[in-house]
Amino acid sequence: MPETSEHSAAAGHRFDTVVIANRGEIAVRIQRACRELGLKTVAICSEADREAPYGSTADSFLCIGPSSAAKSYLNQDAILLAARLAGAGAIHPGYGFLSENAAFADAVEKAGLIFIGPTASSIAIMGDKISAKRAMMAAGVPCVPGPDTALPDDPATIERIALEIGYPVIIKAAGGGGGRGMRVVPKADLLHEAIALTREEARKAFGSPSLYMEKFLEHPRHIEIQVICDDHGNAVWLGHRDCSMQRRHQKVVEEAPAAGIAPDIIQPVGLACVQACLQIGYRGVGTFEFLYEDGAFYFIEMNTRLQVEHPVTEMTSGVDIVRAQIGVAQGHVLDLTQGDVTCEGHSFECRINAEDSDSFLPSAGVVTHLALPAGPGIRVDTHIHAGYKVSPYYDSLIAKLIVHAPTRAEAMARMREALAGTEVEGISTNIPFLRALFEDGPFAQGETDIHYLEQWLKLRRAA
Ligand code: MV4
Repeated sequence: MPETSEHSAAAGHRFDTVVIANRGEIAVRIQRACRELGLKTVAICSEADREAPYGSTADSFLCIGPSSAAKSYLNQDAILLAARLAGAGAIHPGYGFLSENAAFADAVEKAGLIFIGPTASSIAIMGDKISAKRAMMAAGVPCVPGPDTALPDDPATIERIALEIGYPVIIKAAGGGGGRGMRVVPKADLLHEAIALTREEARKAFGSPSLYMEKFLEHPRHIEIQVICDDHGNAVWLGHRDCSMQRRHQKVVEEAPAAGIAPDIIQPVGLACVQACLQIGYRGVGTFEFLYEDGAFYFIEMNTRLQVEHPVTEMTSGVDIVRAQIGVAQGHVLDLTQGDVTCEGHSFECRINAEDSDSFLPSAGVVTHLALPAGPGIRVDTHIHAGYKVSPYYDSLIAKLIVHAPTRAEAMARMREALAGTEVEGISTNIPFLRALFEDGPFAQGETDIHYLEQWLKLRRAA
């Protein structure tokens, strides 16, 4: 009997078992989504995570290597072997680890499995920040002023580019991103030295000396747009988030929508993101990162993964982003259109980290007591429980506290209440710091930029 496309070509898209190639709260989040979709789950762990609670709720649980992430969560062969042993048809990479590794996405597909994420080629295009910028400019997405090509070697040409952009400029590595491999140049006499230093750092850190130059924006906000796309030419954007509240490129509080952005300002930007996705044949979830300054948006990078802060968009849009992400990976037509997307109310997320509230140094140990808040408009994404041992090997994120309420002011009040009802003992956490931040006046007014938190901390330390 001839196979229909449903059963042959699309057969490659179908799977009934998913390896969750991650740990912590996101492993829990993905496992729940899989179960709701009737999919079997394979949890993997390193030796440090053998006691992880999501191990016992998965259909299988495999220890794939030692505690060091390089030998476990980043070990591509071990993860592919786990998938084969468990008879899985797909791998969900979560965030971090292998989630934006084009070679891994390619290896997964070559092993006959589905990578729950974009194609290896999309990941590679966005991983190179110059090719990402070129793709976005070609699609009509507004970008930071500066060429979408690598800096040449000729000093005179470089000087001309900087003068054309206008000082201050910023030198960025094509292989960088997320704050790595960049240097601000305030004036012309510092240009060549800055380029030489950044080039050497880029060569060492990313294996590529390729650099580009942009206008340096001095007081922007960090606003991002969430998209989801299927393999059938459908793409939608799910509104925007403000992630300006960060310290050393680590986000601390995120919110949706970004405060004070008029719909007619953001609408064309969202549509341009959707257009860009269609133009590059993007499939999966993705985030367009923008700097927003003086009423204008400037694209900087695209993240090709599910992000830590996806819940604030889930709360406002009502879309289960992880469920939709798995659906499009199965080859399904996106079950929502742009007209279906209506964002309501306001959502905040606090990242609760196992770290000292003042020094920000990581804190490992056993959680001796845990109380989590609950009630209308409160959500907690976590993998920890009383008795849980926080290991020193990984990221310090132990829980995400998420609230939703009709207005921004009500959502802030709800977060204050939720933080008051959160108790973690046995280890240090940043909860005291988060409580203080939610009492801050300018933050309550929505008057913050990417530098606000670090300035606030400096003032608090001086006081
Ligand atoms: C910039 C910028 C100002 N002007 N680019 C840092 C992370 C990386 N995604 C890009 N980053 C920046 N790029 C231009 N042309 C300022 C930053 C920046 C930043 C951006 C977003 C969130 C926090 C930040 C903290 C410091 C610098």
